[in-house]
Amino acid sequence: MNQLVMGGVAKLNAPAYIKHQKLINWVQEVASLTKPDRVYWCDGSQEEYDRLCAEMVAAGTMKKLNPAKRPNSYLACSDPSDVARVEDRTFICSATREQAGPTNNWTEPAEMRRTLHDLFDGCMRGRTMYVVPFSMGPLGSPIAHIGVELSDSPYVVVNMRIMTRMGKAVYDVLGTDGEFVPCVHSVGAPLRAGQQDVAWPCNPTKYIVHYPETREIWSFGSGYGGNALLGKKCFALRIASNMGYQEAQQGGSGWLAEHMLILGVESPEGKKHYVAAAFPSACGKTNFAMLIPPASFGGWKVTTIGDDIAWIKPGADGRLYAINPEAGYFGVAPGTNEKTNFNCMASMRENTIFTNVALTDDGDVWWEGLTKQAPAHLIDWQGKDWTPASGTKAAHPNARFTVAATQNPVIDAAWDDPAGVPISAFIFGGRRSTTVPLVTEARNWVEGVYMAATMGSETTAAAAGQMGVVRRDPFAMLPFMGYNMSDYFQHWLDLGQKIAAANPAALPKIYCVNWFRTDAEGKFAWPGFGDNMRVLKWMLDRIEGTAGGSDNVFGTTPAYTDLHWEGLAFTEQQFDTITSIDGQAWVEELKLHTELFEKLSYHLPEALAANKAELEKRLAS
Ligand code: SAT
Ligand code: MN
Repeated sequence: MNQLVMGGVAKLNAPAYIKHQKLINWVQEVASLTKPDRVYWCDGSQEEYDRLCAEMVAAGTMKKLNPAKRPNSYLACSDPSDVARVEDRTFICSATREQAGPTNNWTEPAEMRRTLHDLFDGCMRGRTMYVVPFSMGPLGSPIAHIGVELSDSPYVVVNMRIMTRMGKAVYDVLGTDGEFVPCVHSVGAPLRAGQQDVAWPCNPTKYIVHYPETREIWSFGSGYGGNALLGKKCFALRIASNMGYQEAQQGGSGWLAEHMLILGVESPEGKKHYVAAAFPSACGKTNFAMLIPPASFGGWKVTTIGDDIAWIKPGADGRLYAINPEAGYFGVAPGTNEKTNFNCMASMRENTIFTNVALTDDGDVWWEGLTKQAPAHLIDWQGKDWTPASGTKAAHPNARFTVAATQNPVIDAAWDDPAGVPISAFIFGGRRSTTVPLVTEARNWVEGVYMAATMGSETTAAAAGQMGVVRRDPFAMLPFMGYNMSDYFQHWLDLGQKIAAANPAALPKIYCVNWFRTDAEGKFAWPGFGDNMRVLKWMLDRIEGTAGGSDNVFGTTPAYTDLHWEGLAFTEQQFDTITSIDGQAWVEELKLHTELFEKLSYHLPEALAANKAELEKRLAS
């Protein structure tokens, strides 16, 4: 039994297999501050997962779904005030404000430490503090890194077990003095003696704090998604992007932590490429990563390495190699169905945790878009009776499923390869109802970095706040950037230069895409989903040097005849509506680029300003 009731500051009873004294001391320190009733050291076993789930069912945090319909699966419903990432409460507390840059919230680290010290003092009273060891990436991979999360939420523990390589094998990799990123998480809801707990404890005061210098994460007040599963956005993007940059600053080649899916695509002839694609949250990354090519693409195969995050390092041959640091998918449920993402639906037939979807009368789940017709009666995500006449959404728009990557029927054979996979192309895509055409290829690295840097997107339900307004979202990293955005642009430019200097052919191509243009009726003009294969094939043919394209002001674009249309009734005129370039709209768009560059003027790379000037000249002529 590796669990102990703490009377004030008690001994921790760390399991004998943990040989890392610094780690044990840190757990002791955090326990002394947060004052939990118990400390529990997670081993990552199935038995532990099942037991924690059963405890949460007993406590009312989760419901067990009907095992005949959805074996070994659960539904958790959060507090209505705790349903998405809180970007305005997310802080990068680097030594100076400039290091965090104008796109991040910043507070002087010592001041933030004082604030958090007061909040965390006694915040776990009456609760268990779980010690969660995890590896981001295959255990022991040279691209992987380790974290340990201390959390008072059992919901976090079971989600972390799916989303990361979590368990006691991590301590073998750590040994006596291995490096790990310390992550402290509390829902911020201490219990008085005898006080009845609620189903989803949280606190209206929220802080998601990163200290890049010491590589620490402290999260308070939320139990939801990226606010609480600290391996994901906090570590794998904000802290890791910083680590990759620092490595270059210290004379290394540097590496990248990106908000990108990674997929493999193989032609009928057996030629295989891997591409990494960045889209903002809730723009269909999971769908793209699991795409099923249309029937007319007989013999083509798409396989998944990852659906959300990529860690990318230069390999010995000069190419860029990517791993998926995660081990599971925390995907958006609404809109997912057998048509939009068959493989995803297959992934979640069992062993799945659903959050904030609706419950059917036969103990299964439902969400908007799952079936054309909604069931006659449901229990909605807030636990209320629901019928199609209710006029409300049965599932929250940011409702999620958590599922192990290994359940994906099209998981790539190399998904767990410690060496990673070589990247042939980067794709950047925003959600834009106007202006941005279906696909454009950058003519060179700088033009590609410019496209990524100036990307805009209409906001989605993944973050708290207003939906549907266009905001600049460079590299789809705006909410996930761990240091100064301009320094990040420079880091990309430098890395490209280093790769090209050694071997120009090793440099991935860069594409900008937009699946979301709408027609005169406001409907999506492009079918998307499996038909995105048509765009993907054009890119691969370009890489192989076999596809046509013509230069325009922004880059190279395909003509109607450059795409494969078999099996889809899509006219040249329709193609025009999603590829046409409205000069006036682009003049307006460029004003927004100017605005962005003014905001990012500190350290903004000269090469990007020059690229913009060229673009303006071409637009004017
Ligand atoms: O809640 S998360 O940040 O994990 C999901 C997302 O925004 O993509
Ligand atoms: Mn994401």
